[in-house]
Amino acid sequence: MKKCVLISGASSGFGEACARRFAAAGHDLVLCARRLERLEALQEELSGRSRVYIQHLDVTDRQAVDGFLPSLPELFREVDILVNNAGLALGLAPAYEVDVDDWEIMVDTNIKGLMRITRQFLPGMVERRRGHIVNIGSVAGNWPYPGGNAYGATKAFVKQFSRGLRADLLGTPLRVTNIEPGLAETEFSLVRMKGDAQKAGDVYSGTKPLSAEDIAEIVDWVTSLPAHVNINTLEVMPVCQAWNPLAVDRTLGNDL
Ligand code: NDP
Ligand code: 8X3
Repeated sequence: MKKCVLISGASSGFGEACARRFAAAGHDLVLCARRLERLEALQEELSGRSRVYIQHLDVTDRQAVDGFLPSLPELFREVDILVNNAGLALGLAPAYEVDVDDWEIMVDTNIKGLMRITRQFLPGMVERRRGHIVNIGSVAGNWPYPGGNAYGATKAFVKQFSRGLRADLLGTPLRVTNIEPGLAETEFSLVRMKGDAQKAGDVYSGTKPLSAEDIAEIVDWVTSLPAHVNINTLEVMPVCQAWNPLAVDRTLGNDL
């Protein structure tokens, strides 16, 4: 059955790959992000296969997000699948050195943006008794690492918010899924390293990371399961990634 799929952050990475995947199945698409020229190119590429509406949207712009649903053409207002994907990490500085503005941007994007978009589209889904919210969390929401501080905390929010939504939606046919990817090669690290391509490349060097297409396949799978099946949380890492033992400091010794 043809569905209407809204993807935030569709201008690169996971969002762009999800757009390609859903377009291949002939679904209607609403694609948003800040880089409109990227969306225009994607719209042109996909238009033969599905109906694609694109919209410049900064998810941190409260007014723009609140006016988003009413601004959509009627054909694209009844969203069946909302992929809350727009997000970012900024920097890897320890909490005592971090630029606090980076923290604010991560909170505004990964938490507040996701909440506000969800709040906009959820009532229609409940009314129509049809809908699936797919949030893109992260392993960083489960497992702390140095420099992950606020980014990991925003993704921990996504985890608990997703669970809370499920609790609220019990008694409706709506589904909510939190996908938690590990190391995946997209523009994520370039953004995190603030445009330093060398540092971003080092993140993936010698690895076989997840690809954006891997994540799109998972999003497609969780949204194609029979209507009574809800994947609550799906954590996925590349085979080359796993946990380390807990870190132990041996420098402070008897100073403590
Ligand atoms: P990319 O940087 O390739 O894509 C991020 C997308 O988010 C872009 O389309 C970008 O669009 C959009 N975006 C960022 N800020 C805003 C904003 N203020 N308003 C609207 N759109 C915004 O990275 P990924 O595809 O990897 O990231 C997608 C999601 O996956 C993020 O939530 C990220 O945290 C998460 N994730 C990534 C992992 C990885 O290792 N790659 C692992 C786990 C989770 P534009 O700049 O045009 O606005
Ligand atoms: C992105 C994965 O491990 O860089 O969310 O935080 S990680």
